[in-house]
Amino acid sequence: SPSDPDLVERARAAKEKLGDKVFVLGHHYQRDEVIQFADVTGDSFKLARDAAARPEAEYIVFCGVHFMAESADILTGDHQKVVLPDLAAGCSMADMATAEQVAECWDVLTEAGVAEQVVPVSYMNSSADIKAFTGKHGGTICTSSNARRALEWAFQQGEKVLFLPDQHLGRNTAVRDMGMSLDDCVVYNPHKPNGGLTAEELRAAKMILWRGHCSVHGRFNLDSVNDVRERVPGVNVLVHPECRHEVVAAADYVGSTEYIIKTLEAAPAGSKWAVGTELNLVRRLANRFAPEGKEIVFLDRTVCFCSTMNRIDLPHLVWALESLVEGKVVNRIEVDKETEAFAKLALERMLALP
Ligand code: CIZ
Ligand code: SF4
Repeated sequence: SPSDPDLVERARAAKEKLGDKVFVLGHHYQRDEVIQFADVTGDSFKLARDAAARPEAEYIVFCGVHFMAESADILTGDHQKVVLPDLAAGCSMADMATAEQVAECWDVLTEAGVAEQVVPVSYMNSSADIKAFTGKHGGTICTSSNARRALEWAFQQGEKVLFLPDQHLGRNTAVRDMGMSLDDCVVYNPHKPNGGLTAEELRAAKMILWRGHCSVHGRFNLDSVNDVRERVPGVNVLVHPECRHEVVAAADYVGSTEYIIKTLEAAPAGSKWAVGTELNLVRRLANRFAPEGKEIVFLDRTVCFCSTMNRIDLPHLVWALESLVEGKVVNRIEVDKETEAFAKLALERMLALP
């Protein structure tokens, strides 16, 4: 639906009044009505770095979800205030690993006598608490672009990896990119005693995968791939590594959001693509590349938008910006100092990856 012209004008006017004092970040999965006001777009990590490169911006308005705003707060200066226009914009995947659950998991690993061999690797899509746990225990953060390098580094530090919180990214990277077998991976279920694993299983495993997943990417399945190949002859299937292993194994191309965009930019006219990632982004790419004769369809028509990404809409953005004009910082996301220090350590290990 087209954006309300009155709200568009108010957002524009508020941004103009704030000038360089505000920097608006727009994640690729955001609605068009919000993305039009973003000073930069990108994935969560690129956006956090872009914000850190703008120290003159006192206010960072993060159009994305909660863990992304936390990461921006961790990576930006103390004088920069990060605002999330709707506090209900969480991430179901990040919520699947709480600090208490992960501390309990570490106890289970300790009891099984394996904790000393374990290096935690946590996906960017996790709370600041989980990033801090990772830093404290000698681990690193990864994104979907550098997961392989992060795992290779971790296996130089220890014999096993605890991968948090997305089991699919962990499994796909280990098996598809690094040649491990599915049997090298076990799944730790935080809702079961001892994670549902025996001490022997923990001792035998190389990859201990946290039982988390993305509620959007996890919905694509093997039928989605088979059906689109039938419906669109000659189609190239391009998916994000947060998809299930069966989907990734059946796809033609697999990679991060930035990889998906670059692949479509480089695609020849007349080529056909079925893309398995968030719908706002797929629609935007379909519209952008249609004039070049590239046909882009959504991998599975029954999957919908990321509902929490969509919480950030134009009314919330206008409210956040107009509040800043009045000198009121609403919905500030601020990570406490101790958590920030350890989370930063884990993020810095990622930045130092070869
Ligand atoms: O699935 C997501 O939310 C992604 C890919 C986030 C990110 O890191 O940009
Ligand atoms: Fe979280 Fe998935 Fe939404 Fe990304 S798309 S914010 S991983 S629920």
